[in-house]
Amino acid sequence: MAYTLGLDSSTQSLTGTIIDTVQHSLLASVSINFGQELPQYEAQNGYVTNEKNEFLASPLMWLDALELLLVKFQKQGVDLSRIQSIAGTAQQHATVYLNASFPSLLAGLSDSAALSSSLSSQIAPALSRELSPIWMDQTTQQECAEISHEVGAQALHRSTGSLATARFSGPQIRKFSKTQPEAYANTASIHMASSFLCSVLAGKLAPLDLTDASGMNLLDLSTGTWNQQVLDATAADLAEKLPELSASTKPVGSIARYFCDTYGFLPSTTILPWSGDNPASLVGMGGTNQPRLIISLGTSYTVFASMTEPNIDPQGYGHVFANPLGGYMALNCFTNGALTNDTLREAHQLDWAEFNHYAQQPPTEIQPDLNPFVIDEITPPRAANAQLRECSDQPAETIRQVLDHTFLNIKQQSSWIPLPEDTIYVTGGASRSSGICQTIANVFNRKVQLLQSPDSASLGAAMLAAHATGLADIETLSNKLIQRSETYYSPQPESATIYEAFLSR
Ligand code: XUL
Repeated sequence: MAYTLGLDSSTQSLTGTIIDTVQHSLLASVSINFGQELPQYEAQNGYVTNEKNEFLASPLMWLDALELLLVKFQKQGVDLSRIQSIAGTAQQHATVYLNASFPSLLAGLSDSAALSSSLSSQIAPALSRELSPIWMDQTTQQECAEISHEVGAQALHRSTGSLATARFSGPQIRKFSKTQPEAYANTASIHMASSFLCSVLAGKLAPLDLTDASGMNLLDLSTGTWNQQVLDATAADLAEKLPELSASTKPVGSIARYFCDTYGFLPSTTILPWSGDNPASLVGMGGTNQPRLIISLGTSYTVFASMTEPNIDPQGYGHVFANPLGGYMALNCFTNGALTNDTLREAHQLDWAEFNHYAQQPPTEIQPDLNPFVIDEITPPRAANAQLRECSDQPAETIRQVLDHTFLNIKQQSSWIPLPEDTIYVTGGASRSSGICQTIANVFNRKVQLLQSPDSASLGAAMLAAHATGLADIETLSNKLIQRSETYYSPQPESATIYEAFLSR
């Protein structure tokens, strides 16, 4: 018996997936919802907002969730000593700011005295900024303009794979260095959520993997090294504060003793670097060994596919990241995802079945300029339409039009990502709605198939851990662990024609 564990610290929850690398099967999976299980952080959806419209989350909440998750596995009777390696993923772009005490506090996790208190209370003194800005934060437009001005918008785009992007770490770091210069000066190291959590598991400073580093607007993609000109344009002394860079598959070391003494891991458990959640999902959806276009219908909707070259989006909203298994991946992120459906349901007091019923209706005439965004959108940048939060007298019509415009926008913005001839794959919570899947089939004029990897990011991490430590290869794991749905949705010609005519206008 040999297991690997994949952890996914996403916006709203922490999920752990354990796979048996001999049987190539799923052993156990548990999740901790931050809002429900850690109410003391007052982050109902995993983040807090303030009057400045910043989106922030507590790194200590993520650590408390990690402990709750390991306890949950133990309660399920999982023998954690069978886990040979652990990899993880986290929501992309979030940055964690740490003072000079971080390395010694990490080392303390391997002392026997570490047992006496929780992870969060041991690491708390290392934070030089209490809350981390997360990917939903859009408050760095000014910093984006400054960095673009200094480096040149196109040069930045070509080198880092993205135009200056408000949620990306570089502009966020710049804003922190400008608005809180003392706290910035007191910051010895800046980690991403991924490398921060990995450091705690390993009990030492962990490197940042190239997939998550690509979400910073700081990495030169083609060389896989920091772009010094961009670092200089971002913040003072940045090079010395950033983690080392690493391939996703190069082991960091073994697990900190705290986890052995508290949860029964073996000291030989190997820790792998953590990656970004979208790159890990690419692995967990079988997109690294076959060219697949995947639409992930989660908190945000994302469209992604692997790529051999770092080709950039000519429209400028898309992103290129490193692929955990080499090469690159294309990604478009839409802020209006699951929340849009929930808002419409709540406004019209509908349950899921009723919402789905409306979503199944074919399109009629598409209203030319409806704004379908319930929160501010980033692809393309557009302010929210407040009216959608109110109950309309025609729920069927409203839901149809919002879904049409949402997916027409997604198709239009994703035209730089190669669209396969035959099938596109969907995953994530909203893929349970047959109406949404049918809408995607009609808008893209392609078959839509569900990949049944409900937790594709944590599964992808568990697969990466197995691959990197030689326990199983990705091909075999993909074939055994990633199930395609029996059913698929075929485009309905009449509807597809309506969408095509609309887009060509
Ligand atoms: C990707 C992005 C989101 C987060 C969500 O660029 O911002 O998908 O990774 O976890």
